[in-house]
Amino acid sequence: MSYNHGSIDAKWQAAWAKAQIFRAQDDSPKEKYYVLVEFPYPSGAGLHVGHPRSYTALDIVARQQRMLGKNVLFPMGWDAFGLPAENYAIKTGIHPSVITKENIDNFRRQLKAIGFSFDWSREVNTTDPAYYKWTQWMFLRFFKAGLAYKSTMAINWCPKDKIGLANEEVVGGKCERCGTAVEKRDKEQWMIAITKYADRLIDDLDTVDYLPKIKKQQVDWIGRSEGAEIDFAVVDSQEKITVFTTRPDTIFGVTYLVIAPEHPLVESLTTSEQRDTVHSYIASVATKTDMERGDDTKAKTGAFTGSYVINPANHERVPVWIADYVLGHYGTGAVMAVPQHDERDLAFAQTFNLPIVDRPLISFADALAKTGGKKTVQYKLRDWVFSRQRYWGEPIPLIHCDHCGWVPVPDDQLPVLLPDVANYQPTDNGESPLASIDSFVNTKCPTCGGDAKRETDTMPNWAGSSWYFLRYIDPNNNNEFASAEKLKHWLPIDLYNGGMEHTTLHLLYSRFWNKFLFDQGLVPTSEPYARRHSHGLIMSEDGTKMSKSVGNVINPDDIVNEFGADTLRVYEVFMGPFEEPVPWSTNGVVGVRRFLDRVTKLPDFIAPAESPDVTKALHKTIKKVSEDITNFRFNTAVAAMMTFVNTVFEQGSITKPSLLTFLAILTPFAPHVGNEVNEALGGTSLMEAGNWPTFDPALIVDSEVTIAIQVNGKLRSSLTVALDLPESSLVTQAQSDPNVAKFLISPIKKTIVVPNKIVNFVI
Ligand code: ANZ
Ligand code: ZN
Repeated sequence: MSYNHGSIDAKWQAAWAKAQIFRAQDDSPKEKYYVLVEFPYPSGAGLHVGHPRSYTALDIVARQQRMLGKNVLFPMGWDAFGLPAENYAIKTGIHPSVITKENIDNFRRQLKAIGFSFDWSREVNTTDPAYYKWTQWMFLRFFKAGLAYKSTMAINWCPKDKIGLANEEVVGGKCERCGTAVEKRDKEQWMIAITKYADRLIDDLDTVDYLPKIKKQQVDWIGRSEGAEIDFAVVDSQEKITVFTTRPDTIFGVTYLVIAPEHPLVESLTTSEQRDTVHSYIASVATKTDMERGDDTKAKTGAFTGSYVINPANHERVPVWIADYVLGHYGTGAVMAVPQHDERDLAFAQTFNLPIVDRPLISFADALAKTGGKKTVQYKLRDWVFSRQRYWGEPIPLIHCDHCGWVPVPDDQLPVLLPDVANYQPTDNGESPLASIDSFVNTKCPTCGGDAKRETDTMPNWAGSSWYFLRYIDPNNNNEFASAEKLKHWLPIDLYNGGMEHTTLHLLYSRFWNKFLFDQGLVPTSEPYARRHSHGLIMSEDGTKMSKSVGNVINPDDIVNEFGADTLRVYEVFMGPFEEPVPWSTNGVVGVRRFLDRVTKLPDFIAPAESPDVTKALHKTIKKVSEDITNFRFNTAVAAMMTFVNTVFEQGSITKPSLLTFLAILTPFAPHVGNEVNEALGGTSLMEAGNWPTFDPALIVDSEVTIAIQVNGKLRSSLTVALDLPESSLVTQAQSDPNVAKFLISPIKKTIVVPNKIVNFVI
């Protein structure tokens, strides 16, 4: 049989499409299994080799689960709102929906060419009005529950282009387009109160199976600290400074207080002698980012205010300083400094010659009692800024009426469609381009019928991806985002995989969104994902990041064209441990192709009988591959299959049933080759319709075992002997082992034998 990958790939892809074999059934009596990969942003560059790493791995899982008899939902869709399409529209004037459609068509073609077993009948697209109608509807549930509110927030502002910039458009403090230094500008924004869910987003991690490092990222991002707020009275003043501390037990070691440069008491605490010093200090740190301020490798800076406070625990007088290592919007923006116990305080005290004292700790409660402090909890997590002054996003479905305030667009008028604009550039006062379309802005108040204006901000890119996994369950439903019955059938998602770059924000936002819907009685589970995994990045051959500008990006199309879809698939999961970053290797690709070539030669070895070594190797391989898929060790699963094929080549024969069994475990990895070889052997049905093989435990037991030999419970030697060697000959061999004999200095009182494991002589 010759392996002409071009025609073979196309042939089996057409066969799968015709048989509709990957469709999930909503009413199947089989056990359900919902396996999800993060849907891509359909960029103009097309698929890159990072995408198929995740998709192949979960495709293998999905295909195996189907063969295990499960009703599998493995969907795909497009996270298609976002800046690149909008910036392209600004440049070319082509509507973002046009370019998005082209990109999606290209992505779909690429994915189909790799043979993924997605249920294409459930494709979703976040920019489709039939989809974003429900994103808007859900936003209104947040609004009606009091969780969406307006607040003044600083946005990034380019004074030259006169536009608001997204964080990712600010590079090193400068506008990505023109290089002008970016300013902060206050703007009213819609916010969503995710902080109300902070505790549950941490505590409920106990109920899910995520990689430990992913749980840690969630916990760290939320940043819950339990501590206390303690008041320090200002000397010769009515004022007090409240500090937040996680270590009230260290209060006897306080030698100074520090407030943030933006603390509201800065002016009233600064004495006239210190005014100039303090003002020039504040000016010198005004443009630093929180990251720079928190960088502990940099020298500490600060200024003395001239004021003092009284330590409530021991009534000592301590000076008040201003320093940028204290952040204005965390805790109370004021810190009690304990150089004895805190590294940053120590560095600061050393820089400014402040006292460092050695004082005993007190208990947490004792602290609090001595100081009148109160227990509090602080979070690093902030509420979610939900407004963008952009075109290519979901319009926020609210109307402002002078009489009635903010009024939701009635549900039966959703979706609020994105209107056509002539110019995709935000307006020069920082409003979204929608603000310049009078016919969009001017409307009637749904409550009182008076003149009113629509909100012109759009939603962030994170909105549509916060609930897409729900829409796959019932993608064509026009009355609900998904039927309650179907949601109950499919949720929670059994397995979810995506990049580590999404295990903070996207994971947090979507868990939060789902919890809110759960509280509203709209979804059946509080957590959306039962299990979450992540894959490592694919680097270029020299270990650097693949990037378009360096020109070292590998296009999956090229690999598929030159080596075939199965080579790409197998290589993607064989290249290294799934969670680790790994460099691309062209040699590795060639090696995988050689393995698949050998697989297509296996029919030449068919014989009426095979050597017991082949049978044993087959059963070991079934066991190994089954376990490795469960544990996300796809690379060692591939290695085991390679070893098996080598064994067949060495032994020179394999029976037809054994080869068919091997093809069954190979097919989830290399489905085109699996089906093609099966057909060459006379098979008439698709491999996907078959069952996942089981192994015979009796056939994989090794014929030799290693026995530990002990004297009085201490390990003295070990022996490799035949399995189930009779006890008497085992004991004789053990006794005569020179490393054992020299310890048998007195008569043996007792001999304890644990079959196939241990011989212990008691003397
Ligand atoms: C005294 C102390 C002694 C502290 C000690 C720590 C160790 P996390 O865990 O991150 O919440 N802190 C409080 N507010 C701050 C702010 N706005 N900017 C910078 N640092 C701030 O850290 C809480 C600790 O960080 C607090 O406890 C406070 O220092 C400092 F041996 O108080 B601690
Ligand atoms: Zn009104």
